[in-house]
Amino acid sequence: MKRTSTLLLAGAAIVALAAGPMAVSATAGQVRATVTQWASTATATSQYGSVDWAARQATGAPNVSECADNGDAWASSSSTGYDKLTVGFSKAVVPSMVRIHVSYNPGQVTMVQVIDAAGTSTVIYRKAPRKITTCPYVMSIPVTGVTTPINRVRITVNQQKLRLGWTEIDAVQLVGQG
Ligand SMILES: [Ca+2]
Repeated sequence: MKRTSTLLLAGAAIVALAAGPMAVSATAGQVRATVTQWASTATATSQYGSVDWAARQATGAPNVSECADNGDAWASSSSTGYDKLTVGFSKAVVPSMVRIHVSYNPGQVTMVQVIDAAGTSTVIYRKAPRKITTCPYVMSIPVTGVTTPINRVRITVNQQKLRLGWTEIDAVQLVGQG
């Protein structure tokens, strides 16, 4: 039931691009607003500090404007660690985009998952570690096919393979219908 209605919504959105945004709500028969939010909670498998570089430094709007080892972003305890950062959002949404603001050594984010209230996770990004010279770097990950509202995003960093140093996460944004 839920799957069918959301698929219809997705189809309507494509058709409505030409007709204008008002058509989306009318065709779907259900008004859903696009919600854009920054993470409000965070936990991690490790953190470099309890204040600076702590998991919670990945909550809120970005506050690191440079490419640097900066305590306003989350970093794992070891620069060669394999770690996971899990951020939570105050409103569960059917996701359409996840944006990860990486403030140091981008490219070692190897997996991103979205997680619903029941704990079911879906992989939305998976890639081998690589070097990205753009820094800071915003990873924009479009999400399609996830029809259940989600309120958590889990980010895996693999700093073991290339050993570029800490990959630091400044902020995480979730966009979706809620
Ligand atoms: Ca931050």
